[in-house]
Amino acid sequence: MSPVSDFRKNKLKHVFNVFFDVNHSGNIDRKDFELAVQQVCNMRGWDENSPNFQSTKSRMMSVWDGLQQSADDDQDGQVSLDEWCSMWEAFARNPESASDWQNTYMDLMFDIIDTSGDGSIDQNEFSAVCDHYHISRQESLAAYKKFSDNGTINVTRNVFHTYWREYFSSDDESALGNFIFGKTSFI
Ligand SMILES: [Ca+2]
Ligand SMILES: [Ca+2]
Repeated sequence: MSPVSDFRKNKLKHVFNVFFDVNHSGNIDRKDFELAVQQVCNMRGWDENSPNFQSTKSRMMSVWDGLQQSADDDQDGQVSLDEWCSMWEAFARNPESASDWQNTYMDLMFDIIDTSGDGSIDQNEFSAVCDHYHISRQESLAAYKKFSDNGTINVTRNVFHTYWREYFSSDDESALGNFIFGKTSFI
């Protein structure tokens, strides 16, 4: 099996650093997910008693449980960047069969971005979430322009699923899915 390309490795690092290692400790663990629940719910204005808070929390924590089970090879309670890359390398061999936690994460991410709940991700929704992850508006708007093909593609949940799989598996530098985490260059 060929090793993961630098291009794909840079994509994996971006998601690891920006979206998963929320407290910038250098590893992903349960604390990152607890923080992510707080941050996402603050962003959406959901307090701890709201049903949305509870469902976000239970979905986030099930993503962590699934991620830990599939990636934490040395079972130290943390997913290192190497463990993260190996896990996605296994995924890339068969990207059509995402596991339960990966599907949960895909859907959760879509629901977080689709603030209006109309079943499609627009430019402002996308860059608002990227802002929150400290990605510049210029970069996120450029990324949106790419994956929506200048706004001509309606980014529905199904389209998002296809892009998501591409992001984690494709070595094609022109694949539209490369841009759904708000970054336009992986060199
Ligand atoms: Ca961390
Ligand atoms: Ca580990």
